[in-house]
Amino acid sequence: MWAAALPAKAEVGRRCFIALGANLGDPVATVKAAILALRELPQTEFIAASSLYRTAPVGLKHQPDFINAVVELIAVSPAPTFLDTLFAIEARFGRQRSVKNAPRTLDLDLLLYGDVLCDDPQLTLPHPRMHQRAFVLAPLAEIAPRLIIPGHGNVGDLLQRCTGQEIERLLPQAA
Ligand code: PH2
Ligand code: MG
Ligand code: MG
Repeated sequence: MWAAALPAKAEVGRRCFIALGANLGDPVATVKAAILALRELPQTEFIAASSLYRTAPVGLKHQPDFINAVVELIAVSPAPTFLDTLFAIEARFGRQRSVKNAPRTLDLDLLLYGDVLCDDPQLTLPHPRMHQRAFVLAPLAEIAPRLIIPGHGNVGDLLQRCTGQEIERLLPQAA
């Protein structure tokens, strides 16, 4: 009798962090709209969104500045399924995959998916370069200052080590 009250399959919510980046079209409008799209995803619980940041391109030459942000949510779908959901949102916002690292209307990178570690060519968790990038760490530190990136340490400490990366937090009225 009591067993009927139990869910058929226990679904474990994972605390996820997603980096948003855009440097083509109207990046401020796109990143704001993409945050709304993430907020409205079914079967997820939206936790927080950072401010928007204007950032100089890292590792790319002759590209416009980026608008970056980070979102935290709880997801229940498996990581590959959740990644497909992110790709679908990118496509909805006009993302075209021409050459690697071309300017993009919207890039959604899964930074962390709970404490899952993964070294698959399709999906590496934690994101392999997140600990070196101020454009990820600054928005992340804003919404999860005590977060530890497995294998690398505390977000705030890592941000302190990112020197020489130009980044500016946009005031709400500018964003
Ligand atoms: N994304 C990259 C490479 N370099 N630089 C900035 N400032 N912001 C980005 O989102 C970004 C980048 C690859 O996805
Ligand atoms: Mg990226
Ligand atoms: Mg990407």
